[in-house]
Amino acid sequence: MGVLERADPEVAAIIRREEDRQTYGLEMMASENYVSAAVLEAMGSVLTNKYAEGYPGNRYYGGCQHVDEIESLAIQRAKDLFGAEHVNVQPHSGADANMAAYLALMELGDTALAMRLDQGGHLTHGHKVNASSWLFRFVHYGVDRETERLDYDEMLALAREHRPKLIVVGATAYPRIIDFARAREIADEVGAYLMADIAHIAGLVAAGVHPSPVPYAHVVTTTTHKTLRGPRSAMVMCRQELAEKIDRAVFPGLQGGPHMHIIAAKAVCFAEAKRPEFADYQRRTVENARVLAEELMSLGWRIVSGGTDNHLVLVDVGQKGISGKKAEKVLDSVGIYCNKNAIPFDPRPPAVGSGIRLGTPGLTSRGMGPDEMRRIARLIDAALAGRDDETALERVRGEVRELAGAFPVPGISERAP
Ligand code: DSN
Repeated sequence: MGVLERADPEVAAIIRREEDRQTYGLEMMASENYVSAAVLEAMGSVLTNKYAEGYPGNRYYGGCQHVDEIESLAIQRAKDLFGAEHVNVQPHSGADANMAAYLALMELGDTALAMRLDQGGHLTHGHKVNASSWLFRFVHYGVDRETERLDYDEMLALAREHRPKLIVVGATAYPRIIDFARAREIADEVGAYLMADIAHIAGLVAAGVHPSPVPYAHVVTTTTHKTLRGPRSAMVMCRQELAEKIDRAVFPGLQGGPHMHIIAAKAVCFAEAKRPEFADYQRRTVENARVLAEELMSLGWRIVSGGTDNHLVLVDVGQKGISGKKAEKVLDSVGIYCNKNAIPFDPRPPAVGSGIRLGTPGLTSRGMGPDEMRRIARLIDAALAGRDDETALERVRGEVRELAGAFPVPGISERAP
């Protein structure tokens, strides 16, 4: 960062402090990860200078020959990676990708069926504070109270009752495999489109560690920065017959100029995700989550649904009389970063919550394995047990710093000094 340090030491210093936080803390946000130095470099490239409204070969601006090459390459790599018929790599974020899919598949006021936010869904899946619910009528399914697993019978019953135009599957806080084939059967029975939002599990899907929705869903949306380990952005995949509708919904429907530097970084990430070591990384991510859940359970913590099949673990801290909000704050104070989360049928309001959501993608990117997961489970346990004891917290803080500092952060560690 030599140039930035000289040009704007104030901004450079803040970035350095964030690098330190990422280096000496344990990043356990299930939706975060560390990109490679190559992805970072593409994001910081001169492609940010270029306007390119339109699509490759059909732009509203001149001088697009090279950004056309980049976007075409990103599209081809995404198609190869996921086996998709058509891909739009322009959505700036998961929220934009989802809104584009809704606009392409529904008329204003149409009904959609999606997972409840407080049981694992997402704001953009029709929560009342989000524009998706202002433009479309969303009805919500959830999980079974006993098993805390997706209730496909409820999904079917609601689909029969409300005859939605679209069924959305996908979650931000659901630790189990999603049965896309079953969801497609339900969609077919009521003549609905099926959309899968795989933002959280895209990397697992790309690696074959979670079943792919591509053979079943009419449209698949995803962010690119979570388990997929690409730049902060998104994309939409769809069947060829929906390609034009999706493309028109993204641009000019929803967005203006595409972010070509980010599209270049997506192309880099898709190539990285094709490598055998990426599949190995995803397997280790899931294994780490399993070990973390088991160790926490052995320490007496209740894990929602009794375990995990993917990269995240939802811990019911409420059962030990701690709110999710308090747990997040205590862990933050010792350098373990995660987020408070509602658990299914949560007695506490969403802004407080009874759970914390822990993820292993970032730690696994740093090379941590089962031994570290067991150690981290014990550190989490010690921090929460000693939440009102500054000496105990200081001890955990020191151990977190030492453990984290021993594992280089991709993207930071490779950078030239
Ligand atoms: N904010 C993301 C997450 O943490 O899951 C979803 O958009």
